Amino acid sequence: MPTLYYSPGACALASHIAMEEAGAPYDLKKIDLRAGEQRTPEYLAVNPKGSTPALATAEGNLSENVAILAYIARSHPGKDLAPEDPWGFAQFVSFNAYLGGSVHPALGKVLFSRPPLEGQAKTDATELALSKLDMVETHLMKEPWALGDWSLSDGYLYVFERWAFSAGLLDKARFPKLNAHLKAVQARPAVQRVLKVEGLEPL
Ligand SMILES: N[C@@H](CCC(=O)N[C@@H](CS)C(=O)NCC(=O)O)C(=O)O
Repeated sequence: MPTLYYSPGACALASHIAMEEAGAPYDLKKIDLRAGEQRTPEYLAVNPKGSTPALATAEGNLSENVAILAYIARSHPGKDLAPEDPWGFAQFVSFNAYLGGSVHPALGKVLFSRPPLEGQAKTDATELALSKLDMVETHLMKEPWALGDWSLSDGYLYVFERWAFSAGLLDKARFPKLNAHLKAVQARPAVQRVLKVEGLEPL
């Protein structure tokens, strides 16, 4: 059975939602980032990057949400977790790569910089993060789901909608699609189960 290593509310939430949506059994191991558990020798043996998520499988240990989502989708054909045709699957990877490569670092810098950003540095970082969300809202996002039909991209996008919403950055007038999407994702039973396990409230 695969084991997902996660940290509550962190980007591993995307992989957690993916495992729950796939509906196959899995184990969960919580890594407390604040306590530094990502840097213990035991965890570094699973993921030498010292970050979550990681998925331990019979084939080996996998890191990076983009790869984990692709692996989960391809491991559960017929579950509608991602498009199965080559072009559709490439769109899925493309959307996820933008989240992982552009939205995550930009938003993460605003929210999690230590020491916290201040003054002009904070303003600049916030503008950059908002411009990444603008790209999703205006150009990348289809409706009602990120790719049109539901896919694991939706759980991944939900992570950053949660972060932006919690920081007061998800203005309803500027991001109507992202606001509606956040509510739609957290109405899904699998997502509600994951939020409960991670101790998170729906927003
Ligand atoms: N690109 C990686 C990023 C993983 C990542 O940075 N995870 C953060 C939590 S959102 C983490 O574990 N950080 C470790 C730390 O704070 O020391 C992915 O998408 O899986």
